[in-house]
Formats: sequence, structure tokens, C-alpha cells
Amino acid sequence: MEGIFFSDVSGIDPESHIICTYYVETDGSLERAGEAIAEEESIGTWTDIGTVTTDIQRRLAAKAFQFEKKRKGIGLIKIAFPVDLFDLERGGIPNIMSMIAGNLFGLSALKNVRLLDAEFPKSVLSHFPGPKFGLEGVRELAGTKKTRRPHLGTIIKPKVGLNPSQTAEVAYEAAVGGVDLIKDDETLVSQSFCPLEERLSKVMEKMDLVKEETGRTVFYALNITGNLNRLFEFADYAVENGANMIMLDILLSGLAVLQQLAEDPSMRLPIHCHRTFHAAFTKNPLHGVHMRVIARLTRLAGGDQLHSGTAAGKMGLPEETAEAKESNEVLLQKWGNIKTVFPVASGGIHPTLVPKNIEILGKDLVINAGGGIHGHPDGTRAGATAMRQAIDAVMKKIPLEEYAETHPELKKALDRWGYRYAEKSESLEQRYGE
Ligand code: CAP
Ligand code: MG
Repeated sequence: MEGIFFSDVSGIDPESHIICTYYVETDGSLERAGEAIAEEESIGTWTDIGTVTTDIQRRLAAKAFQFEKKRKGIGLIKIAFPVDLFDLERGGIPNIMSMIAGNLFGLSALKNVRLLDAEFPKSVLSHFPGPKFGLEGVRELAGTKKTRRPHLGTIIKPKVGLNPSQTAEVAYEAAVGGVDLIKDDETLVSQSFCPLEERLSKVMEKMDLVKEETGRTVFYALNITGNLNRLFEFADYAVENGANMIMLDILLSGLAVLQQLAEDPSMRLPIHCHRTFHAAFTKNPLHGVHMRVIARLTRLAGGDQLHSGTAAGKMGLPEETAEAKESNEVLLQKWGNIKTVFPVASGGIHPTLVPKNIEILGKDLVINAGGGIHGHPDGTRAGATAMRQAIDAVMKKIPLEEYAETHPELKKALDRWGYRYAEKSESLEQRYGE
């Protein structure tokens, strides 16, 4: 493989390149596909141009350097992007993404292309703030550093429609029932039926009451996603008016917005990151972007908690379990001085599915349930208690069925949704036992 967009493995210094792995399907050769990505995303275009100099070519050409052929025209390609290509300070994550995950998705030379991973050298990490709190900071605030049990979260349901007082009432019931986190749903911001300011004040009044009554800190993640001027106003408002966590739809707002929020010294609250929209580019295993890349970038940008998938739930294909596990590894592994991020498993979880999620994804996990709490036959409080009992049962290594004999809330939940975990590929009817 000759040419400025190719290199041998020995020619690539991992300390001075962002190294990306792509899955590629092409009608041509893998080598040509790798060259097409490297040229489009660094200093080339579809034809030779007279404006490029040999100096530019030497310093800034991205290089395809490893090919793992699976079948004809299908395989994995590694491409190294010189760090000097990027404006890390001012261009930040949008600039990185525009090269490693930009125009390449539309190239006609590629039938399918999926960015599987991006590895960043230490020199890149130092340009990003990382989480202020992260996993350990959130555990510290919640008082769970010693027990290391999974946190329990709930999403207020219905997603939208309740007014601030009703929202606060549901939040109170969930908190007394045993959740550590209450969050807005991704579609609720400040609609006329539930203005953000009033909602924050009513919910936090109840959280203060819960603190008085039980001594427990329960987070309320207020969704501040919206137009930029409003979003930053909401963030200031949250900090100044007693919020203890904020939430952002990170992919619709953009990771640069997350970074700006996280690195602002006045932002004294952990940031809960929702990933709504991700499945538009993560769900197809042959095309798009692996969730692990979003996990890495969220960690760089400063998210404290991130939705990263379930091992059993309503979202995703069966393969998503592996993807969730791989994403969580990225959130939890040592990575320079950047703090670890609390992974969040969410979507269709109810007590029956708790053991499977903990078994596969571990105890450093926020387990969220919306329907799986508010859909309990005895209501929200009992639903939260049943989910907590399911977590406690796993922590005590007692099978759910046995634990339920002495825990009536759990028993009622299992009676409703089933005693055994059923694989994701089974029908919803079988899964929920209804
Ligand atoms: C869950 C949820 C979450 C999804 C997001 C929902 O509610 O509130 O947004 O979990 O998915 O709206 O579906 P339920 P992910 O517990 O009632 O299903 O974490 O995979 O991004
Ligand atoms: Mg939701």
C-alpha cells in the first residue's frame, strides 16, 4: 500500500495520533476504502489538488495502517489522525467528531461504515475537563461509597402531563419508597403545564422533606435541555435555587454544550446525561457509531452519569447488552486523571430484570425504572420499594423469588411482571408476563 494516506503499523506513534477503528463494507477493496476515509477526513478530496503542499501532506495526512479482512470487501480498518489536525482547545469535540465521524458516513465508496472506537492519547485528554463529580463524587453525595450498591433511579411518568405539584407528589412517593434519583423525562423541559421553575421548587421542597424524615439525599435531575440561551439560564437558575443535579439531552444539545456546562466553575451540580437520539446511529451494528465512542466523549466533556444501555429491558437489540458492557468499561476504566462516570441502565426495567442487569453490568450502576415503578399494582411508593428490594436481594445473594416471600412489594411486582428474566428477543408479552 503506497501513498500518503497509508502507513505501516510501525510508522504510527499512538501518543501523537487519535486512532479510530472502523467496520467497513465496500464493493471495492478495503485498502481503497481506508484511503477514501483518510483522504476525505484529513487533507484530501476525490481528486488530486494543486493547493496541497508536501509539507501539509507530511504533517497532516490521516493514515490507514491496519486492515483486518473478514470477507471480500468487509473488514476492520484502523486509521490514525495526527493530533495536529485538530483544534482541541477551541474546536473541541465538534471538531474531533467532524473528522473521525463526519463526511465519511456519506461516501459512496462505502456501503456501510461504523466507527467502533476512538483512542485518544494523553496529550488530547489534557484539553478536556472530565466530570467534576463522576461516579465517586455522586456516591459521596448519596452516602453509598461504602456499600457500593447500585443506585436506584426513577423517571417521572407519565413522561409529560403532570403539573408541578403532581410531579412533586410522585417524586416524594418514589423517594420515600427508596429511590436515590428522580429524573425528568427527556421530553419534559418547561411546557406550559409544568414550568421548570415551579417544578424545581415544588420537587426540591419534597426532597428536603425526605431528607428531614429519612436522612437520605435523593437527587432530582432537572432537564434543562433547550435553546442555548434558555438552557444556560435554566442551569444558573438550577444552581441558585436549590437543585442538586441537572439533566441534559447531550446528543440533541451537543457535546460542546455539555462541556461548557461542566467546565463552568459556577456549575456545582452533577450532570445526568440522557442520550435520546443515539439509536439513530448506534442501533444498526453495521453502520453508524458504537455507543462506546459517545461514552468516551461524554467522559471527556464532563458528564457525571450517562445512559449507556441495559442488559435486560425494552430498548435495543440483543447485541446491545455487549455494547452496554463495552460502553461501561470505557466509563469506568482508569483514564489519565479523568474521573469515572456513573453508568445508567434504563428502559423497560422492573424488579424481575434487576439481577440480570447487575450480573452483567456490575454494581457501579444506576438502575432506572419508570414504568417498572409507577406501574406497580400498589403505586409509586410500593414500586420504588419493590425495586430497592430487588437490588437488596442481589446484594445479599438471595434469589428474588425467595426474597419476595418476606417482601410483599417485591412479590406483587413479580406477580405482575414475571418471576424469571426472559431474553430480549422474546416477545414483549412473554417478557412482561402479561
Ligand atoms: C425509561 C425512559 C428512558 C429510556 C432511555 C423512557 O422509561 O425514561 O428515557 O430508558 O433509554 O423514556 O423510555 P421506562 P436509554 O423505565 O418506563 O421504560 O437509557 O437506552 O437511552
Ligand atoms: Mg425517558
